[in-house]
Amino acid sequence: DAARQFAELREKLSPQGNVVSEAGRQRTIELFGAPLTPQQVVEKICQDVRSRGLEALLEYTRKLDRKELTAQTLRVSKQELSAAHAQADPKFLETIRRIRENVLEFQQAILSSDVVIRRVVDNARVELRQRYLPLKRVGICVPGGAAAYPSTVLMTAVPAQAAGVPEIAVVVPPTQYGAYNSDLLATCHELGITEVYRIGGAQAVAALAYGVEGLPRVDKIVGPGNLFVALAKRHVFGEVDIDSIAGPSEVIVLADESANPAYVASDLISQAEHSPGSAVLITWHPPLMAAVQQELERQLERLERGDLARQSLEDYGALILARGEEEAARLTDELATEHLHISTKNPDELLNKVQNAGAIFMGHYTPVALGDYVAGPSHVLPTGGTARFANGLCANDFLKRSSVIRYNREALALDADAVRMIADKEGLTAHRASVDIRLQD
Ligand code: HSO
Ligand code: ZN
Repeated sequence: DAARQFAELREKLSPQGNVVSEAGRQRTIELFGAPLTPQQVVEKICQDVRSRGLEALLEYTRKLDRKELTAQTLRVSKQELSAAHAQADPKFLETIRRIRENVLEFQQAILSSDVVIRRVVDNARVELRQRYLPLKRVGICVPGGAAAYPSTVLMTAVPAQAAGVPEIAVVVPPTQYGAYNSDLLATCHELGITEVYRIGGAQAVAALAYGVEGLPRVDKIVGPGNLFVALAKRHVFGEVDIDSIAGPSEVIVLADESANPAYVASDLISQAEHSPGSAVLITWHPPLMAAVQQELERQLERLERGDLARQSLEDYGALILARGEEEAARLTDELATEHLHISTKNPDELLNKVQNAGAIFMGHYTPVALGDYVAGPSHVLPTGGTARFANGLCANDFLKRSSVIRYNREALALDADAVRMIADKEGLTAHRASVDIRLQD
């Protein structure tokens, strides 16, 4: 029964952005004159953009985003980007530069570099290399429905730049929170991004994947988005790479008696205000739970997005009383949350007991908002329980690798029998011959 309750909680905590959520997949939408599942809608859009290109892209933008664009206005012009930058608050730009430094510092530090090993036996020499190179062209999805997200530009484009990606194309829906948001455009300009397109949803993902007139196809598509973006990314995967599929924000706060209820409540609300966002408190200290509940009420009343956050907390929130630290850690692992905030006296102790979480925030002075905005690791993180196997976005996701193998004749002679043995077993005589021919004389 506990297992069933837990499965229900899991489902409840996977709101509509999560493509594994049964509820999200079953819901039908009246579009193109018939009730279709989101999956069917996305397939139709992708096929259309693939076969009819720009024309279909503009058509869907008109139909779904209610925006009349042309081949000329699809892309934000150089003048618009530099004008947004020129008009931006200098303090805002200074902050963007400061965050950029933080993100670059961390992402460059974790960047994989080539590995070489050598096997030397007398004159036999084998050299094996793993070579990393940046992807040439990536597409970044920036959401623009519920709020403006210049931070998402930083948390996706800067890791790509740290990896050395030369071409970055940003797609952002044609809304006030999106492609018409001057802070967002100023951020792009500050980062040296010149390709910004006013498109969103499945049609934007399809355009990035297949390419349309004026928007060459990319090698990889990253970044968050709504259900349609998520399903479209999954649809095009294989022809183009994608990062993991990120749904709505989530946080679990693990708190003991040392936690300040006001701090804890503020952390829960800050992810809930994403709307939808899911927020869960797990504690083994009953008085804290009561105090957090009171604090939630107090803070929700005063916040600008309090009503949105309240709705998210009702739909996707939970306050869980665990029997102790061990059980709390187990529940946390099962939920495999995007953000985990360990608000305890000794956060390292719990850190060692939890394996599944996209980003982990340690102690009373590390609110999740630090990770969302300034610390350095990307805020594009696995959601919907996928932290069981998926990772947050980082510079290494913009690298590809090749293995580089080099033998001399003596080394070939040493490994020849192994090749012959396996080639004979597989019946692939040409494989054997390619070795024999080199060792004849
Ligand atoms: N918490 C969001 C990221 C974000 N927060 C953007 C504020 N802006 C997903 O991890
Ligand atoms: Zn956030």
